[in-house]
Amino acid sequence: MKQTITDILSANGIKNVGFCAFESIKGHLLDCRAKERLPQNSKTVIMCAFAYKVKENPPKFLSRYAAIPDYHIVCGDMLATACKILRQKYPQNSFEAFCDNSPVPEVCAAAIAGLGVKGDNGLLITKEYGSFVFLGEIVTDLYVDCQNQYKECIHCGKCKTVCPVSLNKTDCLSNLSQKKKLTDSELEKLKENSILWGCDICQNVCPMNQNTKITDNPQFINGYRNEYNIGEDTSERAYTWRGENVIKRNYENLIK
Ligand code: B12
Repeated sequence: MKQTITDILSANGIKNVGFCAFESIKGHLLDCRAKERLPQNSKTVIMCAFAYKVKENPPKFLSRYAAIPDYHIVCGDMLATACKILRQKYPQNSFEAFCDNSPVPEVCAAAIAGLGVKGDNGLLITKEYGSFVFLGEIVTDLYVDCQNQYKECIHCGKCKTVCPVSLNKTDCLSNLSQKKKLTDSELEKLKENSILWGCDICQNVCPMNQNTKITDNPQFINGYRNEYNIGEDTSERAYTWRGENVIKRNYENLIK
């Protein structure tokens, strides 16, 4: 069964797949509207990792995830297509796809599924692609035998040392860059760290992110843009969801 599912996903471009028992994450579900879509009697979470590093050199002022087409759309579409095929193959069962906007604590579930280790920076770090992977999943009431495993990084401490806010979630610069209202000192923090959208500081220093592979996803490769320009077509970019004014404000803050 595992092989059949993995083959179906792989045929649809989803190559990094692991299985997590729903039971393992049931007590840690995130509170969100998407929770309503979970299949009744969910048994298995099919975790998928999508590599997204397009070039070795980082983009200008943007985090890597903001330099490519919005992963919610790209990975969401890939998962939706795979779901359709799984529903045909297993008509008695339910399959629901989620990506980011998900009740599943994706990093923990992916670590349990054996896709990688949970880093001190809170991110899933894979062997091949480091932490430059997005996570998405298909939750199903189909039972798949899962071997639970959960590993953490080596706790070298580099991510915490280098992070300007010591990995504090509220002050996280990625979080600030997405907020509609910022204080002057918060804006200053973004400027000091040359941040336009998102933050990769904790990822860039991670030893497990050195010499990692680049993605072979054609949508990420073809849609890559090294920088943001005012007036560009922002549809289908990860920074559009907050409205254009937020990225514009950050841009003006950086160049002033
Ligand atoms: C909210 C959120 C953010 C917020 C807050 C981040 C944070 N550190 O909490 C902000 C906006 C700051 C953010 C930033 C980023 N994010 Co974000 N974010 C999320 C989101 C939607 C939810 C995370 C969350 O709140 N989890 C709940 C908290 C409480 O989990 P926790 O800290 O791990 O603690 C819980 C567990 O440890 C659990 N627990 C404890 N013991 C056990 C035991 C078991 C067995 C289990 C199961 C659980 C468990 O209980 C704790 C409390 O509930 C996830 C998607 C998702 N649905 O998971 C993406 C996600 C984590 N983000 C992602 C990304 C890419 C980023 C950025 C790198 C983007 C960028 N370049 O700027 C940054 C990185 C910043 C950082 N170092 O964290 C990716 C990470 C991919 C990866 N490789 O891991 C995710 C998975 C989205 C995706 N679908 O790809 N993010």
